[in-house]
Amino acid sequence: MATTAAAMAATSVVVLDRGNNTTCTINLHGATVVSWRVNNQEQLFVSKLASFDGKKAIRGGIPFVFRKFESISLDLAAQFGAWSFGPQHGFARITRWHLERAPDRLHNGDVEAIFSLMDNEFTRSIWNYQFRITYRLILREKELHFHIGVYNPSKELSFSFNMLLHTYLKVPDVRRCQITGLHGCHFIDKTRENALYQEGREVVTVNEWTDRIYQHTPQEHVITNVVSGRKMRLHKYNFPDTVIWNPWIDRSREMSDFGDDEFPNMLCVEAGNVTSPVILLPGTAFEASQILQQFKCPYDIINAPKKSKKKSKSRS
Ligand code: TA6
Repeated sequence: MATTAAAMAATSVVVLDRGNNTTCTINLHGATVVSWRVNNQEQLFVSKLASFDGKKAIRGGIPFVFRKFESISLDLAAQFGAWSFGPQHGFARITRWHLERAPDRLHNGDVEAIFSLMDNEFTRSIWNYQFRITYRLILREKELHFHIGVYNPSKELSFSFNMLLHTYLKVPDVRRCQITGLHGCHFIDKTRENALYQEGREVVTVNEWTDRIYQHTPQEHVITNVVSGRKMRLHKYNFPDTVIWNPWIDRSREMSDFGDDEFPNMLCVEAGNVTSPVILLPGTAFEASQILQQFKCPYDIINAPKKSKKKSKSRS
């Protein structure tokens, strides 16, 4: 019996429930995390106009960008090429993933699930390579962990890819957010013809159309004034770049699946491999991970008291 669209849609979401109104919901369409609730507070932004037709990428949550990140500066375009075919931000976010391991409660109360994507007729029609991706999500009390493995099962062929977690944070007012860990980093500014600049600010704020690819960023960013004034720590491993994006007024109007008035309530902070492709030799694997941690801290990040250095022996 053909699976109806409704049945497909119904079986398209997987929920990790840790109790205490702490849940994470994943749509198999793109293995897109479409909700992360901590004590019943939603941490992720999903547009009210987002499409769930199983075709278009979901506008919000955490789309999984693979195998390409698009439209960057000329010389890099030469490297990555505005490839003649294939979707913006790659095919993974518009392909149905497989639920490899259903949600399972671990001994410490955390809940884990594993998703996977392998090459299929659609992906090979765009990019004729064998591959396998596993995507392990772990829901903790105030944290969400992402562990990614990319495998090249071929015996002869190497392949290259970009990969990025296109995280849409939900925020009460993006103008009040501060982002750490970008000071001194070079960035490609897509709002200024992909020119290269260096970040001079101690903390980055967003008060206009912002679309920047920060290169070789440190492993950690803290974003202030996310949901209910809390902070979000983003810890990443093997993701050397960080993209910061907010479409602001004009770009919002250009997107049919994004409300004109929604830009103040979202901030994309995206960990990824954007500016240099990962090359995967035959029979080898690549691993990367991200941890999102929601936390409360009375101080703003600039004036937070510095960790007190241990008193030197001589003074005691
Ligand atoms: O990650 C930032 C970005 O590349 C922006 O340039 C903007 O295009 C955004 O992604 C959304 O892209 P999408 O393909 O989802 O419309």
